[in-house]
Amino acid sequence: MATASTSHIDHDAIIIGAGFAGIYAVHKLRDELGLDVLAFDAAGGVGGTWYWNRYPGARVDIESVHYSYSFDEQLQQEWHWTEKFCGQAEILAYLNHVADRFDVRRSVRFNTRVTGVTWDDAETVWTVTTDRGESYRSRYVISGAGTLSVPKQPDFPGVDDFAGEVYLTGNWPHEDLAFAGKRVGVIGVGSSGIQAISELAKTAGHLTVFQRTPNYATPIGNAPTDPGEQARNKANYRAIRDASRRHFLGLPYTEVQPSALAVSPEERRKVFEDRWERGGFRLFIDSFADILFDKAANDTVADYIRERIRERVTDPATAALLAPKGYPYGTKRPPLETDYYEAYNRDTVDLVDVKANRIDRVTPRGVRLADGTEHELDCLVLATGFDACTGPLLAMNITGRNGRALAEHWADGPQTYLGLMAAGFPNLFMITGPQSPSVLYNMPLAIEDHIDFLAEAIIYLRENDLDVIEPTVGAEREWVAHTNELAQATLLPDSPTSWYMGNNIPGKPRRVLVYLGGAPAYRAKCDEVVAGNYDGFDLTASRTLAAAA
Ligand code: N01
Repeated sequence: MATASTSHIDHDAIIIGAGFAGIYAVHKLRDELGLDVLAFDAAGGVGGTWYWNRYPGARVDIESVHYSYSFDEQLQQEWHWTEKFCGQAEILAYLNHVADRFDVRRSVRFNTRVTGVTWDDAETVWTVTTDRGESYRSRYVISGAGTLSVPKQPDFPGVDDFAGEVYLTGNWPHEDLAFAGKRVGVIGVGSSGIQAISELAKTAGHLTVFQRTPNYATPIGNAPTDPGEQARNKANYRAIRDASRRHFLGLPYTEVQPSALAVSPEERRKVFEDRWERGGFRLFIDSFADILFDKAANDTVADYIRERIRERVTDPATAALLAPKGYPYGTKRPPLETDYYEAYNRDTVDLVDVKANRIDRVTPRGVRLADGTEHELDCLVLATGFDACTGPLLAMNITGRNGRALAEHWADGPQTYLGLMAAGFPNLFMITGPQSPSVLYNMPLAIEDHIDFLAEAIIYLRENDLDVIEPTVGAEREWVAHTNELAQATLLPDSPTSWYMGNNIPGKPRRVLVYLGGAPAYRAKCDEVVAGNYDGFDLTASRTLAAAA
């Protein structure tokens, strides 16, 4: 497609990223809307998160049958997942398959990082610059840069001084690494650390885990794909996807009960045991609806998890250290595990409490703690997390109307409308952006919903001889207040460090980064906005389009 005047633009839309979001955005906008699109990715191939996070044990924690694209019936029928929760390599193979199938790569410049995104008020275009020194002008910019793609910078000194090997879970080398016989240290026990520790414990000569805050990890319940179940799923895929989109977290679970406090202790335990055995996020999201809202309800499940941890760890002192306390279950993103707690029963694995005795620095020989103890290591794995949700957007140096930087607009935390756009940043769409359900909604579905929404908006603009969409200041203000109110009604603000609240990064404003009303309420709001002819948005025509009219 050509816009009314193409003399001053290079592409209708520039897409940033070639992960789940970028791949679908290229297909949707190029193949369905007929736009001229160009995508960039800093990686050497497609995959996004699944390209970078190749650490041992990296695995999805939403069932693969659900954590996959729903937009093409044939695609979902033809792809075969070998396990219930597939490993990184298989998800990356899937994304490469999708990229091949829809011929996505011809629209992507790989090994190219976006370094600047600048709005030109007079011309009503974005200029996107890259680390190759090139710049491109486009009417629309779509960020598929991800939510957990900018690793946190270590907040202890000396990493560069370490004489051994340093690995970051979020940017893991592509070649096979051998840990056999080596002294390996892992800092961090979030989802990445827990998955990596479970695997590294099997081969490392000695593994030292540096734990600051123990986590409520629960069994993932992985297993090879059951052919009968797969056939049933494929026969009912449409209904499954519909049910997923009606569920808070985007999963077709239906067994949640209203309150953990409304049943007897025996009944409650039966539910917890059932969900624990069945694995995945069932304990978190399909047991009792008040777990994330009521401290007393939360205590019941937190006690249950602590009890199960103690059963699995032989040494009582280690078990006590691994048992989370002082913050509610689910207020840090719950990790899912396989044999994580059993790893600590090996003679070759030590747990070090770096809350009581914090990390002072990394030295050439290893990790030194505040009391002077030094743990000597050959390899150091940093599983220290990400500058979540806002980090990937801020890293691109986005400047909107009147030369105002996104960093300035968001100095006190993200300001968005629907977690998709920001006032003063016209035609810039942030797929699964801050204050959208994003990580609290099955990501492939969250991504599809956002891309379908923005594609529909572009069609609407086109049909009405318009080409600029931007949220009003009032709509943005209300959305920010709404997302903050929703968070206040939960236990999330009670967590001492959680990337959900931005407080895992020193100096980052403590603000909720996800929409906590659940996917169905969010989808209903988006439908309402569309039905109201993009209620809360200003829709206008660029000068070129107006002149051509
Ligand atoms: O990061 P995290 P992650 N000294 O922030 C510790 C997704 N994901 O990469 O809690 C000592 O959760 C920090 O300690 P504390 C998923 O959404 C999904 O593991 O701040 N420790 C914490 O233990 C997940 O939530 C999968 O006290 C320090 C850890 O590092 C998100 O990515 C797999 C420290 C960081 O944990 C992020 O997970 C993996 C310091 N100075 C990830 N600084 C799936 O299964 C930080 N830490 C799909």
